[in-house]
Amino acid sequence: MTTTATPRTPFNRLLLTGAAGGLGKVLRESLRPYAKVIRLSDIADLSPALDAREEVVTCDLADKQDVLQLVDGVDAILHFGGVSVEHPFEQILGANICGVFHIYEAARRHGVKRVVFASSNHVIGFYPQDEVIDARSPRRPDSYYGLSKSYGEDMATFYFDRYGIETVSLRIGSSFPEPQNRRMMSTWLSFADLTQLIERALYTPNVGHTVVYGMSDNKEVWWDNRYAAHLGYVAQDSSEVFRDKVEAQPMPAADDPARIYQGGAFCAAGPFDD
Ligand code: NAI
Ligand code: 15L
Repeated sequence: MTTTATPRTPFNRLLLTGAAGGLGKVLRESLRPYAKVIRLSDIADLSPALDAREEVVTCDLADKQDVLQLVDGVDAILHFGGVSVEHPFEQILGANICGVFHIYEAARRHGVKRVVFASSNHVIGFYPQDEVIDARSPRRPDSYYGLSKSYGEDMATFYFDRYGIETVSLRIGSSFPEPQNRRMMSTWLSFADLTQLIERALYTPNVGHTVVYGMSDNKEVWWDNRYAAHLGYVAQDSSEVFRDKVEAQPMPAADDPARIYQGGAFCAAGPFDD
């Protein structure tokens, strides 16, 4: 991973929600240099604290009182918890929509001034794959899940304008060990690049509410990060090294959303209640 020229002073205490998840497990390890203590939280079971530099707290993001307690004493929040793929609206509501409100309200009450929000490419998923967009392009959510992330971004803008709480919203593409299909050749974000992006999001001053697309240095990209240049994020990895393996998979049909839309299959999920 690339480090910046400026030495980083560790935060006293960082909160990571979603710590039992795929990315949470990676960040539990990779974020250790940036905090004297990391408070790890999830609704799911977490393995016990490794040492005195970890705190483990079970918490349902839908429970306001529990989230208020969870945020007490932290210097910055990495909000990665919640439902991470498309589901019926009712399942998204508590974890993602009420959850993000609880996080910001707790930040306000406890004087936390910086949030890193795991948003998603699914806030713009209905753009076609042949269009290049930036952070100011109107959102086109592709799912109830994408809508919940879009709401989270609006929440971040509101809490900055009203209360001065700064946020970097990471519109993460596809952060997995390697790209799993052709679409992810464009959307892939390596774990090392994700960690660099979080480092920038934590330490860059005066971010207001910045939206940045979370992608590695992939060859064919759909997203332009010109409005996040102040973060100084320079991806080090590229999906290109996986091209032969990915292209050995069958090509999706011409009318497959995986080939048409930036959000891929999410654009065809549901309806759920018919
Ligand atoms: P994940 O599904 O593996 O992890 C999410 C975690 O949130 C889980 O451990 C789950 O137990 C927890 N959670 C769910 N409901 C909760 C609730 N009510 N209260 C507390 N915790 C709850 O997802 P992953 O891949 O680790 O993603 C982490 C975050 O990044 C998510 O917010 C996701 O939307 C976002 N993201 C991830 C991408 C990726 O490629 N991995 C792409 C775009 C966004
Ligand atoms: C997301 O937002 C999801 O959390 C993740 O599981 C992937 O589906 C990713 O987007 C993607 O678009 O590949």
